Amino acid sequence: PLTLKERLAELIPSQIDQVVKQIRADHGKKSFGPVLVDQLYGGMRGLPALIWDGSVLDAEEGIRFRGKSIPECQALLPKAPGGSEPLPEGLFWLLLTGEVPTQEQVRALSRDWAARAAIPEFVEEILDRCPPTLHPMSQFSLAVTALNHDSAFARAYQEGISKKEYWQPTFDDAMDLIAKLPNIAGRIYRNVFGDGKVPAIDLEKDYSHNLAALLGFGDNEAFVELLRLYITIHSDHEGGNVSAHTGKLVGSALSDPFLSFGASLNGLAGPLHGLANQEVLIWLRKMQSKIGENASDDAVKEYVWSTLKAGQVVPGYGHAVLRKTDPRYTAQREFALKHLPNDPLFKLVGQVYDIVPGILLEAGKAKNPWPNVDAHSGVLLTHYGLTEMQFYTVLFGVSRAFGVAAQLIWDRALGAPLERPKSYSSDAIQRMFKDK
Ligand code: AMX
Repeated sequence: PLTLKERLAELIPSQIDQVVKQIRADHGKKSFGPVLVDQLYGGMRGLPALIWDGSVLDAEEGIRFRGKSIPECQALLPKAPGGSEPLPEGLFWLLLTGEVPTQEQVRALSRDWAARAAIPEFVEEILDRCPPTLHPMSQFSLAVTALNHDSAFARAYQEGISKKEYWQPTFDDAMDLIAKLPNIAGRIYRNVFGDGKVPAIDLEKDYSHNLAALLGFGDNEAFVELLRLYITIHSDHEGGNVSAHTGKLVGSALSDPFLSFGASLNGLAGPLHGLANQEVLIWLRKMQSKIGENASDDAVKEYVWSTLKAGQVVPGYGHAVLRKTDPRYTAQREFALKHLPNDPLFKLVGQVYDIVPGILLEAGKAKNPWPNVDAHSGVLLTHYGLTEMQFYTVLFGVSRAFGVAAQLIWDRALGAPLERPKSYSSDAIQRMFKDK
């Protein structure tokens, strides 16, 4: 069977000639509609601005990866022997090619990533020197940025590689990037929360198993299954979110995949984006300490209102694009119903789900009162003993590499140009519309 790189090499020419050139010839001068001044001040919400092939987000239905919903991916993508969650290896193949790989192709990808997993000694040293008080996301970003030392793309560019070949070293870097993340994440976790000793990668195991083992949970098959699901659903959420768009933007300057994804991670570390998963658990724990376990609905309601009245957001609720319950939330809820139905914190998450949307609607500001992905992930990790909330966004980052890396490869294959949208000052806008 073909390797992923061989299959891509087959797909790229037809994507350029039959798809992109055709779309531009047929529709290149067509408009999506007007751009409103409000959109410039409003975080560019709804502004069509990017090509992103791996996934598209529907406001009502949520994410589809290459046209496939999360339940469809769970049904179609290859599983580990004895497992029932999709292997992220298969999801990466799907993101890149639009095709569902065979079990054998997924096995080959697991082996390839395991073989590439080692990180340079100097990167280990950088991590070992970080004070444990430095947030795990800052450590993560430092290490990923430093991997640029061995970038195949940066080297090939210096040596004068032709534009047509850009995608090839980008692919090699993307594979290295994904492969090395478990060792980086494992080292950060063990340095900050453990004894600093990181076990070796098992060349025969799949990616999620190895990640779990590096974190110290390799013997817990349910946790490994959770990671397979977690990485799959957190991988990609179309192109406009902060981490995805940042990676694409930085990559458009022909910064290599390590520099590009390092930038993504800095965006993911913000509390309105990936850090929300940490914030949710902190918020739930604070609520428990204030109103006790098994609190009444009224006590929970009062706590939610007190959050809003203090001028804070309810973490894990709302979304810039989605307008319904996030299917990534639902997938995690189903996992919890199967594996940990009686967990007290899971019950609280369910109680919050029954209460918060009504309050956000009543408060009348949030356009979407429903939970997003981050409302549920922390409770699952905590259940299995991964209780260190400051680490949660690192796992989100490992997953997000899959989506960003896939698009970086396609951007270089399609010759995507430097991104450079137009900006205006308020003064310029006032002058522009003075008499209109
Ligand atoms: N709690 C309280 N207020 C909220 C809210 C929430 N969960 N979600 C939105 N609002 C408020 C906004 O702060 C804004 O208030 P303002 O007018 O005073 O500034 C108003 O409702 C309108 O906001 P919006 O158009 O509905 O949302 P947005 O597109 O500007 O922002 C998001 C989206 C996710 C940042 C916002 O819903 C939020 O802050 N949620 C909580 C943090 C969170 O869960 N983030 C994770 C998102 C998923 C992810 O990226 N991982």
